[in-house]
Amino acid sequence: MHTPARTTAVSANAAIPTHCPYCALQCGMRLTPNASADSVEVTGRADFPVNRGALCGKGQSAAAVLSSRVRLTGPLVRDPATGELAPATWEEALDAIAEGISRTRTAHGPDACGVFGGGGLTNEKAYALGKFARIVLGTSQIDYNGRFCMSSAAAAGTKAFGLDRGLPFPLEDIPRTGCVILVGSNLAETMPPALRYLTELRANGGKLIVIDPRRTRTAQQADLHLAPRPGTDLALALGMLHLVVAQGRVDEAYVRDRTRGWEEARSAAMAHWPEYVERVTGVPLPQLRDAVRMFTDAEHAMVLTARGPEQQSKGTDTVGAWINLALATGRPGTPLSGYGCLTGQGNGQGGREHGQKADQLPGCRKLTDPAARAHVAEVWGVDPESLPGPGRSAYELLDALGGDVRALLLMASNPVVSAPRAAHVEERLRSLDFLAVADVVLSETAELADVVLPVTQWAEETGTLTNLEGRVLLRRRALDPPPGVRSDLEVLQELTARLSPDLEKGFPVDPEEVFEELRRASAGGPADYSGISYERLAEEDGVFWPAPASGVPGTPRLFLDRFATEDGRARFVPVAHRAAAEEPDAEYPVYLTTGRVVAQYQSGAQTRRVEELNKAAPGPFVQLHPRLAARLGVVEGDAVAVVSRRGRAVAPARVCGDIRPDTVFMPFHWPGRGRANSLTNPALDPTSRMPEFKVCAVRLERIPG
Ligand SMILES: Nc1nc2c(c(=O)[nH]1)N[C@H]1C(S)=C(S)[C@@H](COP(=O)(O)OP(=O)(O)OC[C@H]3O[C@@H](n4cnc5c(=O)[nH]c(N)nc54)[C@H](O)[C@@H]3O)O[C@H]1N2
Ligand SMILES: Nc1nc2c(c(=O)[nH]1)N[C@H]1C(S)=C(S)[C@@H](COP(=O)(O)OP(=O)(O)OC[C@H]3O[C@@H](n4cnc5c(=O)[nH]c(N)nc54)[C@H](O)[C@@H]3O)O[C@H]1N2
Ligand code: SF4
Ligand SMILES: [Mo]
Repeated sequence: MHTPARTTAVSANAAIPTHCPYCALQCGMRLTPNASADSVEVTGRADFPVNRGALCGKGQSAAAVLSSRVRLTGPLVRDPATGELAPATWEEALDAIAEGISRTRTAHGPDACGVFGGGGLTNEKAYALGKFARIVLGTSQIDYNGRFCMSSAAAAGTKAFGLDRGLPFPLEDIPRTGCVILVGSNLAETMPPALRYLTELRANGGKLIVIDPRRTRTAQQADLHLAPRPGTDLALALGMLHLVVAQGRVDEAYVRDRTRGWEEARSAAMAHWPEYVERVTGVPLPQLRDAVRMFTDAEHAMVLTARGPEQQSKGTDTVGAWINLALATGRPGTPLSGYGCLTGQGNGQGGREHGQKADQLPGCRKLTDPAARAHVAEVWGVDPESLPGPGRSAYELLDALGGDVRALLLMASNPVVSAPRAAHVEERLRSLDFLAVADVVLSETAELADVVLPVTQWAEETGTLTNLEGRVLLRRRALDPPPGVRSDLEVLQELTARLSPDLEKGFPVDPEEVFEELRRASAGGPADYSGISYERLAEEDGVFWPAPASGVPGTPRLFLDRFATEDGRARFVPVAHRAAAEEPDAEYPVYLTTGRVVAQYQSGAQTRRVEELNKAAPGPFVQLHPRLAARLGVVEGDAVAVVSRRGRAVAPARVCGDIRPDTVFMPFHWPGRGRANSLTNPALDPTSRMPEFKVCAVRLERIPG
């Protein structure tokens, strides 16, 4: 069953080209193991086109998490006598998980066992996890943290273009376009090496418009910065479209030849008068007009969205409104132009394509589509009838824990810190009959588990990831893992061997073998990887999907001839503005929005263990405007309590003029007292089921002393 530790294929001092463990840029780096192969030196790869040698501080320091001082080095099982997690053997830990799952399944049926995955997992792991849930557990209850990340843009992109690929063009097109509207992305902090594309754009004479309630490091680079109230991007986009129509700047020929649904979308937009939009968004009308002028004057132009407009209870409609603006002005599917979403996690793109999403089968196929079920069931060697249907979305799954979902296997996420209304989610996790967590460190979520499995990390295993451009990359192994850890793929094989021995062969531990099966499973689907092989990835700087055949190039630029809809035309969606699920009122008078700082990653499980990153970003804070601070009697560094209907968080004040006076901002990287997600509202978008991380109502209290 268990494959013995492989001997290293790596000789000391050979520099291995590979990729960063963190964000969706997937910067190219070189790892040079030292003579004893127990540590590794990281350098940026100048020959990789995406980052051309640049790395941010997280990538630069990524090897620190490989150290046994901070990571898990052996399995842990909760001791019933003491209630504490205690070291155990792999056999004991795996047996305990199989037992926990079997017990639950026997008592409550297969849907009582849930699975929660992550967008940091390689394509191979995401694929194997989805397959494990559907055919070994037979459960519909699987979803993943990407639901919190890109699901609104994915839903809107699919509606409009018939396909969900974050960027339909490579980043290298950005400097050559004429105008970029960047909506709710703080790329200078979230993908620092990508800032280069925006500075080159401006050096070439192109215009940059940034839309963010804060004057971020990214907004500081802009020709025009619009600072709307949180949650009002939908009105802003509709107001811009209204002006485009009123000023006769619609690309009529494009609308006629390449789209459908314009009339309805146009009437919906015309109901949003500029004066109304000014009132709702707080963006002065002259600025709105300037933005329209810059965008329509440019021969080529792009709209790029990130989490700002997407993590809203109307994220899908909001992205739809931005796509409408791009379509009305003839941008998508034309050279150096279009709409794109900046995906976030390392494998945020690939992780959403291969079946860990509740409604999805590999290749970005629909779980409800009989042809898709038949195709994938054949690859898996099972009866299509045996595949479960779609399950709950991430927050709904977490909310159901301890109710009809009673056991959970969680891989590559830390919801105790990162889920909305986190205190409730933590309580739900505690109420489970059984929780197993596979992680590289003892995260706040792993601390609650009955069994914790320590797994191998990026530099110790090979796998493929798909970056934000849709570029499939090979991340190579450079180091031997420490003896006590095993890979996620080994975990799934071992659990299958215990739960359904006849299926064990379907869960190989060699990533290339998994990828070969993924190729077949994705063949003919929207995200077709069948023409991609490890051999090919070893030679090329990645291959853009769809890549349906070997020997021919992938597809860096989509939609140039036709959109991926049945008739080849893009679809306008008629949308109207609506308020956030929770708006400020007398009791909770201030907007809270949340996001990231450059030196920490996500729930911080990895980066809070790196000394130099902690020095740069030691803890949570509340960013607030001097006028708001003065009203509360708060000065820089004062402890401030932020209170919402869900809970309370305390952090030092950071007083600065770079934020709207009606809004405070907290980064979400920390657990405990300063946890931003103690406050956030789990109101869900009706289509994407994305929680409203970017808007809720709070009140602030200065804590004396
Ligand atoms: N340093 C660092 N980098 C990361 C990550 C990390 O945790 N740390 N995570 C990675 C991942 S998974 C992701 S998803 C990306 C996220 O990358 P981004 O989307 O760039 O990150 P955020 O900070 O969440 O949000 C971006 C901006 O949205 C603004 N915003 C808030 N509310 C609104 C609103 O209502 N409308 C608009 N227009 N803007 C609003 C915030 O002020 C913030 O500056 O970053 C990736 N890179
Ligand atoms: N308030 C607020 N909350 C947010 C957001 C926000 O903007 N505001 N953003 C949301 C977004 S966009 C995202 S993507 C989520 C992310 O939030 P999380 O899902 O919590 O993401 P991470 O902190 O990256 O958690 C990944 C975990 O998996 C572990 N890990 C890393 N690699 C592997 C691997 O290969 N295998 C296994 N088994 N484990 C691994 C890491 O150590 C870590 O513990 O947070 C969301 N939460
Ligand atoms: S920008 Fe993203 S991929 Fe590049 S080094 Fe930083 S974290 Fe890694
Ligand atoms: Mo994300």
